[in-house]
Amino acid sequence: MPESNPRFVSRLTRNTLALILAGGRGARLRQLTQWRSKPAVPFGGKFRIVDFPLSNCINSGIRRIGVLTQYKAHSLILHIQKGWGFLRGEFGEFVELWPAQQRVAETAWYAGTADAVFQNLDIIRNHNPEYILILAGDHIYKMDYGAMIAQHVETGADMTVGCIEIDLLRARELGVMTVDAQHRVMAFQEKPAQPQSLPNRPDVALASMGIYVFNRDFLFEQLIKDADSSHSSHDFGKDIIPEIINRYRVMAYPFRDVRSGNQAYWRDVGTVDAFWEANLELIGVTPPLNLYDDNWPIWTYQEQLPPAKFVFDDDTRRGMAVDSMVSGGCVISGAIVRHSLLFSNVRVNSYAKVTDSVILPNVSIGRNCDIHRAVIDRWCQIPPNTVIGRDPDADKAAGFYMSETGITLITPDMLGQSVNRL
Ligand code: ADQ
Ligand code: ADP
Repeated sequence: MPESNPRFVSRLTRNTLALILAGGRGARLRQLTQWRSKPAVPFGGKFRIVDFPLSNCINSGIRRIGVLTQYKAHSLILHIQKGWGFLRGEFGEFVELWPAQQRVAETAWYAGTADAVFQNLDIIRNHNPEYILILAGDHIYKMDYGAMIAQHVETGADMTVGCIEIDLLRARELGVMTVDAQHRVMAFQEKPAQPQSLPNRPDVALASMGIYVFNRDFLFEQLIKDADSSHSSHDFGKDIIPEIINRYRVMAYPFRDVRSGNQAYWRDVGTVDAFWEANLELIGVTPPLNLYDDNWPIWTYQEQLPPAKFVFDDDTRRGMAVDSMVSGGCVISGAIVRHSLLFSNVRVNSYAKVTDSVILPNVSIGRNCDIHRAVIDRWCQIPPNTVIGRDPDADKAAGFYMSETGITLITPDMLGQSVNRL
């Protein structure tokens, strides 16, 4: 088995170029993606979403990476420039930013995901990889891509699609496939109204993770053909996969936990609710995603920050965080934080209470605030005495966004504040 033969797998990963599609807005994250693309959204106390596919590449031995950007790319570009420059060019390693730059036609930005790759064919050609791994920049998971590329090569596939089992209801938002006993993809529908369930499992469908391995020449042929097609929207899920499955060998790679063989952790934190939940899940005693795993470190850009500090007031017995994660640079002074995740540089001032909340970096929470079930965006200055998450009508009247399950989202724009980057 190639999986047990690391020398074989490392030859494959060394000959792979990874392309991270990081241009999507992620509109369902509402105002969290008003000023940044979804891959740039902060996650897990000190990371950004894009750090997960990037770290997976590094940990899998793939060190040639292009990041394709389009929508509101400024904060993503800064993050990658500051945090991902540690690869060694002299060993042929790189993380390059490939912005939509009208290389092919002077009037065209990237249309669909296939077009984003097509417009960079000349750069890909110059790098001359044997395999191309196309990744969404939008998901939280830890995955060894080496095993997927090894299966791709072993099965003689033209293309391999990473897939997970998912609730039938959620499958409507994804690409859904059916496979034969050898995992060959027999049918594929992008976001079907009525997803096909797995045989004998009526509530579960097999969904695409939006990650693909291609043989180089096969990818080039398909993209050139697709670019000429006037009825195509130039998207891998909508156009390319359904077009090729009957004529070529397209295989599914089921993403499983290496140790247990069960379904592995994979989250599309595409909505405010999913974002809130996935962040708070990290706090649990045995979280489904372990960020403290030395075998699979998640790399990121991080500022040099002093340790988190807790200033305890004996009279009020406040000045603590319990059942929480608190990042560097935070100061919790005479306040209580419970079951919450605080990113870097958060200040929580006296008599304030923060519960069941996700607080992004550089936020300040004034005295006497009561913040409950909220997501607070970077740079917000919450004025003293503000109450959030106790009365939905009051939160809506204040101009805050309220999610389906009653999570309040607050951004600097909603507070009439501008972003203070200094
Ligand atoms: P969607 O999630 O709807 O479905 P899409 O919006 O095309 O896919 O985004 C895929 C990835 O490409 C994201 O990482 C996004 O940021 C990025 N992206 C989107 N448009 C881009 C552009 N023009 N330039 C650069 N990057 C861009 C896809 C598949 C489904 C699959 C799901 C899994 O089509 O079959 O089930 O991903 O989430
Ligand atoms: P991040 O928190 O993801 O690092 P920033 O808060 O730095 O992102 O904002 C991302 C980009 O959007 C920056 O270029 C920033 O200057 C810009 N930006 C953010 N909010 C506003 C706003 N209200 N008006 C104009 N530009 C904004």
